[in-house]
Formats: sequence, structure tokens, C-alpha cells
Amino acid sequence: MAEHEEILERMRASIVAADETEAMAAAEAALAAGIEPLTALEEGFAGAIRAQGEAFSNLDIFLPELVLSAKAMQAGVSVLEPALKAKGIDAARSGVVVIGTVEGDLHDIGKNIVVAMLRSAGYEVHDLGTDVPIPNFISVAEQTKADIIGLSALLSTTMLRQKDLIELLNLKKIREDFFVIVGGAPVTEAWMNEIGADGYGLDAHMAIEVLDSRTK
Ligand code: B1M
Repeated sequence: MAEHEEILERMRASIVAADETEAMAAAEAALAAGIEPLTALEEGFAGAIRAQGEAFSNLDIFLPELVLSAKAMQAGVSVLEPALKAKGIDAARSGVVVIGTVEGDLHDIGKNIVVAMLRSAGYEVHDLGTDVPIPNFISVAEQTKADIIGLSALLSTTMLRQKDLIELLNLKKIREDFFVIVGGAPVTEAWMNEIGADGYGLDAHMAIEVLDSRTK
């Protein structure tokens, strides 16, 4: 629909312009026009912030501009979040999740979306935030009797911490107690297999699917 595409384009433009007010207004317009919140998120904001990341890599923009675009994205996402959460709570799904962004990594936009969607899907979620040391994931998981540990990493350097978690669980001989799911832009299925994690989410939607279908 032409109106939908116009709104999605408005969302993308708000991220490039780093305009928080416009990002929130465009997100509200998307919801009012009946665009699925996940579609608005992925086709509106997420593509634009990734393109800003590319522009940053190519030195077309600088870090302060990327920071401001990220702030606009967070403002826009805050409008979409209640709608993401409201999407069909299914009582059959369950589990206790300890999740965070690993040590050395401050990226949390994607992790926060995963958290919102997990909560909406009926999971009890303990969000440890960003820059979380690996032992903390395990101690909180033990305290809360969690059955799932989720690690987000956006940097190719910090994704190594996901491997550290698996190794520490093995060392403590408690590997089988937890379903470990990993995610974040550089994380792939091949990486999941290489480090011996149980699941991987390309995006928030896939993360929920993987957890819903787990047998462990
Ligand atoms: Co940074 N950054 N950044 N950054 N940043 C990347 C990751 C980068 C690819 C950009 C680039 O150069 N092209 C690059 C990493 C290169 C690499 O390691 N290979 C990079 C860099 C280099 C850096 C700094 C080092 C820059 C500097 O200081 N020189 C610095 C590092 C700071 C640190 O963490 N120590 C830095 C800083 C920042 C900002 C603060 C400006 C900001 C973060 C703001 C914030 O998060 N509060 C930022 C941003 C915004 C990005 C990009 C542009 C966008 C990330 C994002 O929000 N995407 C990113 C480029 C990119 O990813 N292509 C980039 C949108 C979000 C919806 O998607 O986060 O992928 P995503 O989450 C998805 C999935 O990955 C998945 O589901 C989510 C929702 O669908 N998912 C999971 C995520 N976690 C999951 C966990 C799961 C399952 C699924 O289970 C547990």
C-alpha cells in the first residue's frame, strides 16, 4: 500500500535525520495506519540504523551522528514497544530467561526488542542490561532458577564472550542446566554450532520461535 510505504520511508528518514520527535511521530503514524509493529520496526527503523552503521564504516558519517541516530531509533522503538508486547500473549509458552549484552559491549537496541517480545510471549525475563560480565549471567540464572540464558553481542570482538559462557558452564559442570541462545548482528548459525550454543536468533521473531520450540 502506497500509504504504508510512505510511512515506512518517513520512519527511515527520521533515523537518518536523527530526529527523535519525528521518529516517535512516524512510529505513531505507522501504528495508526495498521502497519504490523514488527514490520514497522524491521522495514522502517532497523534498516535505516543498519544503513547508518554502513555509512559510519565508510566514514560518510562520524560517531556523534551515529549516536544521535541511535537515540532517535530508541525514541521510535519506545512508541512501538507496547504494541510489540501486546502481540498475542500465549500462555502455553514459558520459561525463565536471564539475558543481557556481554561484557565490553554497549549495544542494546536489538536486545531490548528481544526482551520486549519475550515478555509479550509469556517468558519471565531478567534483563541484566549491557556490559555484563559472563559470571553474572550464571549467578543470576542460578538465583532465579532460570532455564534459559540469552547473550547478545554486536561486536566481532565481544561475540567471543558467548564462547566463554559455554566454556564456563562446562567447567562448572552445569552446561545441561541451561538452554543457551545467542544473537546479535555478527552472530550466525555457524558460530552457534562452533561454540556449542543451543539456539541462535537472527532477529527477535526467530529468537522466540527457537525458544518456543526448544525441547531442553
Ligand atoms: Co555500533 N557498531 N559501535 N553503535 N553499531 C556496529 C555493531 C557496527 C557493525 C557498525 C559498523 O561499523 N558498520 C560496528 C561493529 C563492527 C564489528 O565489530 N564487526 C560497530 C562499532 C565499531 C561500534 C563502536 C566500536 C564505534 C566506536 O566507538 N568507534 C562502538 C562500540 C561501543 C561498545 O559497545 N563498546 C559503537 C557504538 C554504537 C552506538 C553507541 C553509537 C550505537 C548503539 C546504541 C545502543 O545500542 N544503545 C551503535 C549502533 C546503533 C550500531 C549499529 C549501526 C546498529 C545496531 C542496532 O541497533 N541495530 C550497528 C550496525 C549493524 O548492526 N549493522 C553497529 C538495530 C537492531 C534492531 O538490530 O542490534 O542487530 P540488532 O538486533 C537484532 C538481531 O541482531 C537480534 O534481534 C534483534 C532485533 O531483531 N538479536 C538477538 C540481538 N540480540 C539478540 C539476542 C538473542 C537473539 C537475537 O538471543 C539472546
